[in-house]
Amino acid sequence: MRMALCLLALGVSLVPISSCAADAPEKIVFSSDRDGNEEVYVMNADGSGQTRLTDNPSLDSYGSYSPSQCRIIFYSKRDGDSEIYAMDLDGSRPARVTQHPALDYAPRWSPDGKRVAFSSTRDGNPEIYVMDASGRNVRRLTRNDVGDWVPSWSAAGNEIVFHSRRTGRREIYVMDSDGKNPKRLTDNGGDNYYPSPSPDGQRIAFTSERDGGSAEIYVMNADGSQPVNLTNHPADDIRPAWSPDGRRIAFASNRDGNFEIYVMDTDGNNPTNLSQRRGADNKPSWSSAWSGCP
Ligand SMILES: [Ca+2]
Ligand SMILES: [Ca+2]
Ligand SMILES: [Ca+2]
Ligand SMILES: [Ca+2]
Repeated sequence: MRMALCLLALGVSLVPISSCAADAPEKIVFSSDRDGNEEVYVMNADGSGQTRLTDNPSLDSYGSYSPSQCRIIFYSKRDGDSEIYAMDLDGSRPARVTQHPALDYAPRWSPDGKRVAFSSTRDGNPEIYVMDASGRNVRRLTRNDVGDWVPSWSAAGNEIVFHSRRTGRREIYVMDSDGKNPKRLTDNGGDNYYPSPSPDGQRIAFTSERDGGSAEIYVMNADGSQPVNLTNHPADDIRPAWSPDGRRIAFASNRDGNFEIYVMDTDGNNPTNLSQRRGADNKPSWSSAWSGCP
């Protein structure tokens, strides 16, 4: 499995497989205000080695790995309004990717690393956009007067999953990566949001309030069928993120008094608190570690 993950991470590049460390721990990037304001952190997937990657008085949030595993993309208000940045795995060499007075946030790299999907209010309300990884060639994919948020790429890169309030509630949608053929996947009387496609392309994990009480983590087939509640807990359970091998799901929950990062099996068993710190820990994003980075 480890070799398969290394091959996946390397894509078609010519970097030798021996660059992959056989015992390098998987990592989870997350956001936390434990040090006074929201910063991007990383930890090993067992909760050890929690390390702050950003350090400034503005909001820094929503970090995730590039497909090569060598850069982390996130958004920050360090330059006054919300912009998208990328940085090295240790937080060094931050580079601004967007430059626009509107809010630009919730970035995710495409599986081939060539493009970035994100949300922006630059046309008046939250819409989904795609740009080259350099920040050039920004293209708008959604057009309506309600919020469209948190784009996430399918494993094959041909589709983008997101949530939108176009019915009045937040529902999960999928569209082609050029914005064509939008389809609604949820419709059950409660809000459904924060979708996360599985690595095998077969399922989508998401947050749902359909049960009338707290937010729960659900998983459904990629066509919206067979939704299953994985958490069943009176606290709020939000923002699921699949492990690279598709066997576990990280999420955030306030079941222990404040938001912490948890991980569970994909059937909901064995929920484990990984972060266990004061302050709110949220927005996990998972990736296998790769030692081939400079
Ligand atoms: Ca900060
Ligand atoms: Ca901006
Ligand atoms: Ca919109
Ligand atoms: Ca719950």
